[in-house]
Amino acid sequence: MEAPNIVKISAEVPVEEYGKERLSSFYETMFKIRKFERTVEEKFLGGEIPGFVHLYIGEEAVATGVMANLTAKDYIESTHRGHGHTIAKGADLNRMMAEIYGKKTGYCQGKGGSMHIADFSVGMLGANGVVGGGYNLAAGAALALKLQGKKDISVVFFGDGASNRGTFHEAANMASVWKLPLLFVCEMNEYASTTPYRTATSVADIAQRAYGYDMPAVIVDGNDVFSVYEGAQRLVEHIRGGNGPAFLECKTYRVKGHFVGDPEKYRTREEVQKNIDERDPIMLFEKKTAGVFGPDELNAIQAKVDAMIASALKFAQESPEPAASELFADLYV
Ligand SMILES: Cc1ncc(C[n+]2csc(CCOP(=O)(O)OP(=O)(O)O)c2C)c(N)n1
Ligand SMILES: [Mg+2]
Repeated sequence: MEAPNIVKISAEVPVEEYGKERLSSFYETMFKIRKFERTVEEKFLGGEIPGFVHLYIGEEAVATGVMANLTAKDYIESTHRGHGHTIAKGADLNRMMAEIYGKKTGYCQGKGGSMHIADFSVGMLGANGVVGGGYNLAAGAALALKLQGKKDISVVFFGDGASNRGTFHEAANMASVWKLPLLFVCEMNEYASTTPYRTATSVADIAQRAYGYDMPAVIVDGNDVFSVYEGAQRLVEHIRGGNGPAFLECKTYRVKGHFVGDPEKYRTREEVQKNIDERDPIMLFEKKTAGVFGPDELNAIQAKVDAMIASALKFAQESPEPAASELFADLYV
């Protein structure tokens, strides 16, 4: 069933018209996320990182394309798979890596880890270990913006699994009734932990749900940064115009395990490899921009990012652990 509120779009603007500066920033952000995540994966497997980490590899185009439409004054609410959103929103790589390492120099003095990173100074209100926990926080932030008469908006990222939480419906209804400046960004990556999408979700497109709350919805290929950018741009314009919430569904794929160490018994290696070979967002970007960049130019961006990540890693590794005496510091009770 096609709901009348939905449009499916692919990027229409020729890549040359984006300008080299914007194209370079797309590439730098996607590559920064990729390199950060690869480093976290390697160090986690090497036993240097405690706790749990969920990687965003393969989904970089979503965070990059959405965030390119936002300023530091716009808010985002993230998920358990939040490193990509946090990096694209402009958080500090050193403090992120240190937090993941459980070090005192991290965003939560090392007491929160991967799923609790926030940086209010760039509008990043927080990752969230509670699936579907972000909607109502983002709606609250959107209400605050509206009451303050600001033009800034609030964005909530969530997965296909999280779209089945009741919290989605509560936030969507309230946002629609009160015309809140809230963008719902669904990262449809085919799985919720071990659960394939269609075994737990009734609709072919999650964007169909937006119809029930009178929201316009756009569906894009979430692995094509240009389609994500243009889809988000339409909806952000709608929201900044005071017209209430909107819904962006990004069709993507989680190429890594649900968490680092996931045995991945619920899908075949062939399926994963096919997605890597045919749909990798960085590869798609390189293909589309082949006429714009010489190979040396992209290599230079990669080298710059490699140096940033190496220095964030060194910062984290060399930072002190929090002292045991600080265990109860910063608690409300
Ligand atoms: C309320 C709640 N229920 C269950 C979990 C366990 N859990 C963590 S991630 C996850 C799957 C989330 O899937 P999805 O929303 O599609 O996001 P993805 O991991 O694919 O990015 C589950 C069930 C949780 N953290 N919180
Ligand atoms: Mg999912």
